[in-house]
Amino acid sequence: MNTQPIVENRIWQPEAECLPRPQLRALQASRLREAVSRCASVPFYREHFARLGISPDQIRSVEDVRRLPLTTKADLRAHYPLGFLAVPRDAVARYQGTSGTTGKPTWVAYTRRDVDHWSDLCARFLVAGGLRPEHTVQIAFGFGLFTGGFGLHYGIERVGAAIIPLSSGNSERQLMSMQDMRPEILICTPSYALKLMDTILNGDVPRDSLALEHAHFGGEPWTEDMRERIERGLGIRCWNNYGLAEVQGPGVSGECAFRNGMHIQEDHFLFETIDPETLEPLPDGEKGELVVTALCREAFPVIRYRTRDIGIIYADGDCPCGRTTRRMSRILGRTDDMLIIRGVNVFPSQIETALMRVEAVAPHYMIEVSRPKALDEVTVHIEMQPGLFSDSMRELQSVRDAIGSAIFSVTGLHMHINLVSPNTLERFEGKARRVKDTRRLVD
Ligand code: DLL
Repeated sequence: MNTQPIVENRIWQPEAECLPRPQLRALQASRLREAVSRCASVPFYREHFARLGISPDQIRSVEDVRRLPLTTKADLRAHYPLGFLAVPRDAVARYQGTSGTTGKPTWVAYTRRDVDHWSDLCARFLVAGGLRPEHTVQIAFGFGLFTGGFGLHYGIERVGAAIIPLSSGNSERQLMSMQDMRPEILICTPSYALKLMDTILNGDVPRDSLALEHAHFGGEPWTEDMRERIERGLGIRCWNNYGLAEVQGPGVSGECAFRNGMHIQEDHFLFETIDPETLEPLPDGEKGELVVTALCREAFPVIRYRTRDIGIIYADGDCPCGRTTRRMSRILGRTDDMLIIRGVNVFPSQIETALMRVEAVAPHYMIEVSRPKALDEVTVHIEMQPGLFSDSMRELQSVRDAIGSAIFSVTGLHMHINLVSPNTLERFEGKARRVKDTRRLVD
């Protein structure tokens, strides 16, 4: 475990974040009981509770959560648009959403108090990751139904720092603002930071014309090796924060100054890990699907929501930062992003980890999966670092070999490697889409 904090170790709400664990568990149990009570006004839960014979007074400990039903994305869809709303419409202060494959969003709702909590929970991870009232912060997340823009905005506002709400896209304007307004902090997806980094590294916007010190990334998976690349490329600290619209949006967990996992805001969210196949609970320390119960949400109180995100809740105890909350790993993949290649399970993040270990490649890649004949084939398209792209067949072959063996050592699979010139693959402004799987079309 790191013993030195990366920035000064400050805590936004020590009374909540550093609560002794027995008190925290007791608080979670009483909030769970309240959440079950609130859910009684949602027909989906009322029916399940009746079937299972559950009433709020039977919830006495955190472990009782296992008696409650799981909630899935399909359940939310089946009750589109607002079947999970637990308050009258006139008590709703905000609707947000998450874009769906069906073209219709999943709508989520907040009361005034929910928005108030959301602001503090975002302030918590921002302060843990270096935000101070004297800072200026540029938000390059969309302000719209996506929870990223507003959630971060509220957190920064609560801390008292200055906000540049630039929203997503328009890289020229982002960079102009970064030069002229000199924000010390940037908020976006890691893949958007990569896009901005292109322009900075090629010298069009010199690094020393920027005041940037930190970036807070969330909204999509990224790897430790990618962090290393961006930190080195931009000379900044990059912080990871996690959340999902169905349980709030950003502010569910985030890193502290010791960066040894993301502290879960356990006074608001009860986390479990389950085996996604058998649905059996897993002990801390084991990799599985994260399941989240929102303990305080009034308008949209989901219980045991199956996130489809794969991660680990760490079993090791105290963090030197003083917070008593359990920490979670990065998201290692999503159950619905997992590729099954010739019977082997592979997450795109494993391929990213392998790629980022080869110095000659740039952090831009695309994974193409096809089944031209009977067998699955994977081609990884990857850009070379500008300046390292070579005309020499021998050099190219040695880079290709290095990538192939890095991928093999992480995944146990052989993949085709297609090296492409710098600046040829797609760049992303929001969440990246780096996998193209054409097998389903062929089937
Ligand atoms: O992406 C909320 C958010 C916005 C979090 C901005 C952090 C910063 P959704 O659009 O509902 O909400 O997407 C949620 O994004 O289930 C994960 O699969 C993924 N995700 C979010 N944060 C991370 C992260 C927002 N730090 C889905 N690492 C989640 C990996 C993440 N995946």
